Amino acid sequence: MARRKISIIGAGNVGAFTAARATAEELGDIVLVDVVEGMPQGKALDLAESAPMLNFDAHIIGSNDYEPTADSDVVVVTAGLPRKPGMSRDDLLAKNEEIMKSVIEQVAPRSPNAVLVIVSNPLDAMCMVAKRVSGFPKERVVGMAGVLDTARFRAFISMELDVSVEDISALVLGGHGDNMVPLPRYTTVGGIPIQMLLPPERVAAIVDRTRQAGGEIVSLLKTGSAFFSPAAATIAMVKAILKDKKRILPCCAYLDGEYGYHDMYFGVPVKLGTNGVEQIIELELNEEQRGRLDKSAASVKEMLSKLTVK
Ligand code: TXD
Repeated sequence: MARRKISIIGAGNVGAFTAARATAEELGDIVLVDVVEGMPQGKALDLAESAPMLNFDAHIIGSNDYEPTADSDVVVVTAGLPRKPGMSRDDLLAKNEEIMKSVIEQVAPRSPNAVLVIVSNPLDAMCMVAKRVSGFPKERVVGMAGVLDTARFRAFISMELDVSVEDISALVLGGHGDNMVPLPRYTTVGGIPIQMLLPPERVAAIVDRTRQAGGEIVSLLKTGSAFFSPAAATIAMVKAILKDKKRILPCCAYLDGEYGYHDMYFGVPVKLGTNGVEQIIELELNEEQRGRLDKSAASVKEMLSKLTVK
């Protein structure tokens, strides 16, 4: 069977690490695209030169145009600008909307059957732009946020209890912002509910830290945001799609009535396989969880109302 093709648009921190993980796991051939001249080419060549030590085989192309992306199986979009001093969230939204629109206009006609995995922030809004501009079915435009937020939740529980991350299963729902909704009720350690292992105040502290985990890294790095764990989260999704693993992962998916929400992207548990989002799993929520989710949905809706791509 021919190798699968993964294009990564935006060869910055997350894009480059995603490429490195994809090759290390031999998921397929890689095309790296960025607007900065020479940068994607340089990173592609550097990555190709790591192959003899890591023993992977893949064609890796770096490019400033989209021709080499044709017929990709998966396209990961990390292109975007970070927030600069003096820039409001709305300014950032407008700028990244413009970038996402131009990227998708180039990507979609060349890879009409691809699954688009969106990473750029503000995530929930960028997924909507990608769906509207591509015209792809909702199943084939999905965003990465919940896998990362859940991983952070799991990492903190593992640090607290000094147990293997492997045995921790958790769930975080909602938009990719400070209003995200970690669900301790659906969080277990080796099958044991977290509430049986930790007192409520420790669980609450871990939930809080999870909500602010992105900001915690930004304030340490000062010049950028997290990239190791976002790249790992992106790879978990790309692998589930390319290998048709049908994993149950929290992803940013288009809701068409599920959870009572319409025409919006939101973090929910989905079944991820070859066809993208193959199923959205609806959970029973108690009143408190529902209230939190509604609050998160309201902030996503507000952002969506500011998009110019309708
Ligand atoms: O959970 C999540 N979804 C996230 C999202 C976790 C981590 C990072 N998250 C967001 O992903 C972050 O807020 C950014 O919006 C993206 C990418 O983060 P990264 O850390 O990789 O940012 P970089 O290093 O600045 O890389 C962005 C690249 C950079 O090389 C630019 O030159 C490029 O995007 N860029 C473009 N590429 C192609 N086409 C266009 N138009 C373009 N504009 C900028």
